[in-house]
Amino acid sequence: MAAIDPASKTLAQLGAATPEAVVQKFAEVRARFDADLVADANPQNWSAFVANWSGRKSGMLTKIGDNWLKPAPKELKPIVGQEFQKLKSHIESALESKRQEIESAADHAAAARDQIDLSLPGVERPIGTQHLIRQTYDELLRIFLSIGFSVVEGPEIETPYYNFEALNIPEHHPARDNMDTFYIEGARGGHLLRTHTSPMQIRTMEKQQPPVRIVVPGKVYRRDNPDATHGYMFHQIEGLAVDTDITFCDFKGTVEYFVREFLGPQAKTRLRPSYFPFTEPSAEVDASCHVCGGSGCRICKFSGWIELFGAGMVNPAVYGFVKYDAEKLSGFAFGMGVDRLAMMKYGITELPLLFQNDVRFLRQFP
Ligand code: 2NL
Repeated sequence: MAAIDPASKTLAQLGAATPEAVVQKFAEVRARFDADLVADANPQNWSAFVANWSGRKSGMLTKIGDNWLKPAPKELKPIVGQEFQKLKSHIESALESKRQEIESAADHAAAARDQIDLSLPGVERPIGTQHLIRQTYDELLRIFLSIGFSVVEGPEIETPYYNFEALNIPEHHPARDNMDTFYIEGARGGHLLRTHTSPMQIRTMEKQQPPVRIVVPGKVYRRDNPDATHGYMFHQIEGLAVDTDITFCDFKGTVEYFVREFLGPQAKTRLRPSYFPFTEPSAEVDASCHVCGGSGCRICKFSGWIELFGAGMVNPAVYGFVKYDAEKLSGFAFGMGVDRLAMMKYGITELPLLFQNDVRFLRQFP
């Protein structure tokens, strides 16, 4: 901006005494504004630039109003006022256009920065797969849901009553040996990690009158020495059906249906006598070997049969604990190790592989 500021003097001091001279003085200011606007105005000094020309306190327009217009002699006042208004609207509208220009340039620059190149390759998010245990659970649950069972889940920390007593396993019963588990010392007789999901069947029977048809999936814990097929935790799914007219035939039919669904229509089922405190009679359910079809191979140790799970008719003693009428009711129950079933079905020989999260192993079961 020019060093000399004409607006700090009056028009008389500047020697402008005729209308033509007044018009000339305003034209000089306008020319200077136009030149400055082009040369000087930019986004960085914008507010200083605006203040300099149209600022209320000491902007050029204010000074011209004070020094040129107010003291102008009567005969020149109309022309000074006219020229002042013209200059004022010129400056104000030019400043407004320039302001819009600066703003939209900034918007464009921001938009250019934000622009997304749709031709670039996307960020790849590898999608995992369900763990083999989850897949096996889903398959087992699908089968039982298809024949009218519903799913119930419950706590892994239990009381000895629900885990043992109510299942007809009194203290010092030998069945507690292989189920000995992790005890949590504390108030009210202590707690333990459940050794099977049966406590949840007891809890369900306490709350619900027959008919009961439930399956209970979940983690269970036993004291075991870890090896290729044992750990301190395994995944179980237990089932319970209780009603007024459930027979051993219902039990056998349900078990056979399950085996065919799980291993295929060619699979045969065999019940072998067994013992559980909570079922009577009890059975081990075997299936014809899915590898050799029953003729004998290394997998079935040349017996033709593979042990799948334990089951039986609910021991009437259990009904006593849940205040069910053992005279009128009957039912069957079963319990299976999901890890064991998955290993058997997919030919896995080392249990720890299931829990080491080595993707080279997991990827084999997409
Ligand atoms: C196994 C065998 C079994 C049951 C669990 C059960 C539950 C109630 C009443 C009667 Cl509340 N029985 N559960 C019955 C037979 C076998 O589990 O070896 N599981 C891994």
